[in-house]
Amino acid sequence: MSDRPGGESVAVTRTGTGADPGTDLQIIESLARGELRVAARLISRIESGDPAILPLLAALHARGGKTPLIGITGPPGAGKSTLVDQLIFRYRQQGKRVAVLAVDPSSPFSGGAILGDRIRMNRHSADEDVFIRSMAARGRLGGLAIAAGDALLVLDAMGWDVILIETVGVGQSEIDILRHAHTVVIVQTPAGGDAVQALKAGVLEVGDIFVVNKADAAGADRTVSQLREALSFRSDAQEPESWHAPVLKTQAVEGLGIDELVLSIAAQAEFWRSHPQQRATRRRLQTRLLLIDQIAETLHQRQQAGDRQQRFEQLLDEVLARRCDLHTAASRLLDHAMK
Ligand SMILES: Nc1nc2c(ncn2[C@@H]2O[C@H](COP(=O)(O)OP(=O)(O)O)[C@@H](O)[C@H]2O)c(=O)[nH]1
Ligand SMILES: [Mg+2]
Repeated sequence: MSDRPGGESVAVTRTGTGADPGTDLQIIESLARGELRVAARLISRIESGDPAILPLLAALHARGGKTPLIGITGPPGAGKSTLVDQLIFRYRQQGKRVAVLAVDPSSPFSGGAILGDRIRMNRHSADEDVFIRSMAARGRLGGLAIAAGDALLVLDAMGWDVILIETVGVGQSEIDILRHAHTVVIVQTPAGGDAVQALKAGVLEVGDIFVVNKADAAGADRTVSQLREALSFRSDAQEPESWHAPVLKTQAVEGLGIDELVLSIAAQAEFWRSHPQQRATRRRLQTRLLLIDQIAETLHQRQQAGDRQQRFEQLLDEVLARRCDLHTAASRLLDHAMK
């Protein structure tokens, strides 16, 4: 899905970016040829926040927006990685080439969860039509969703048939990362109590498909009906021309219910194709939120530079001493950062 106006092109630098050999154009060509090592190196540079990569990202953005992005989120241990593994398997059966970006906002290090993911998706490691990459917070807490978006630009340039984004449902960052997805799959497990109360605010509104995994556990049907009831109160539930999020049951380990999930994902993509206006509205809302995030991130990065950090601390002192209020301080800071 691209909101890019037709015919507009972004200049590609001929200077190359940083330590990478070749021009940006050569890098883009090697991505288009599917060179995994080039992609892996670029994503590492994105993770470390290398500013030299920005012109390349601009060029990728101008060309991007073609690959379906499917976001999968839910609490730790809900079975997201197991589901992703099953989805990879089905898509490979359909002859599709699949990339997976596993983003873990909960962990500042590439910790146990991601290691577990690697093991679970291991059976695809010899398949060169599958690419699995994980990203962890590593000190970029606020910027992880942005870094993930940049990594998705790299993957988008590689001509995968589908990109799956797995993200741990912890805190706000999960919803942020979902802003990149065309289809949002929310994974839950049979809840002991109120399944809907267990959902974080906003999650009910952003989900396109709900999955109750571990349907072998007690209470699965009750969780399904609680979710269905809650969805019937969603703001768009009564609109005849809107997508009505289904609630599915799966047993990821056994591969049960996966066909239905694959069909639902396809049906949702078909809905976007047949409802371009709704798609445009959704894309616009998502992109609006992404831009707002990016403004905060860019400002934050600028603040890190040299005397700006000091200026920030000085203003903070002023606010603490009540010589300056928050509105004025923010305005002064922004005016300064624009220069
Ligand atoms: N009983 C049962 N266990 C499952 C099912 N799906 C996944 N699991 C197990 O739940 C654990 C967490 O799965 P994982 O895919 O790593 O969850 P994630 O943290 O959401 O990615 C693993 O031990 C899986 O084998 C299921 O349908 N039923
Ligand atoms: Mg996982």
